[in-house]
Amino acid sequence: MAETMFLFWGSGSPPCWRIMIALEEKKLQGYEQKLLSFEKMEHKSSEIMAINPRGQLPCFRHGDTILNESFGACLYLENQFKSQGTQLIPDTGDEQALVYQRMHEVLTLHEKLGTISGACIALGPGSYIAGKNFTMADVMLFPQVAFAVRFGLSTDKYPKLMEYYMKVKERPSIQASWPPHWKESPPTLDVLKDV
Ligand SMILES: N[C@@H](CCC(=O)N[C@@H](CS)C(=O)NCC(=O)O)C(=O)O
Repeated sequence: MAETMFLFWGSGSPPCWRIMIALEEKKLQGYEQKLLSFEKMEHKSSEIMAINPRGQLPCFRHGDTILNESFGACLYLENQFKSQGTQLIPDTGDEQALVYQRMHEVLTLHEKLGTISGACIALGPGSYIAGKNFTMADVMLFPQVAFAVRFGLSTDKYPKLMEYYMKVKERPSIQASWPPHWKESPPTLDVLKDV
């Protein structure tokens, strides 16, 4: 099944990373993929503009179905492969409501990284962002947190968030999809050190 999937992605991009984590969690390894360079403006190439006129990554295709929004692609994967791999959206009303709530709060976080403290408030000791299990809300949140850490978020100020980061970082899906250029080069910017 994964052979009919294709992902265009950029290293270190939280939206791209979300889809990669979801693919790993849903046991869809073996999908076709192409790593593009933002630096070389490959996301504005005719190859990408033809699929995504916004000229952004990720671009995801499954057969003839194209999804260029990370939330859409992740939800699509969960719905199409519900009984495969990790269940990322719980069945019961209360649990599902919390996962949806947290997922959409990540959008606010993306717009305004300063609200990162909001994520800290939601984290109980040893828990994931929507309770005791890893869910779609973590798929959405983790790349954003890792991005903030990479760009110098003051880790001393956010002990609960760091505990979450250190725990989730070890998950096989996260390790398998860790941005390749982060492995090779140390952080060079600390623009978030005062956040
Ligand atoms: N809403 C999109 C956002 C995609 C997005 O912002 N991609 C960035 C990389 S993180 C991008 O391609 N930026 C290049 C540009 O906008 O020209 C999603 O969640 O998939």
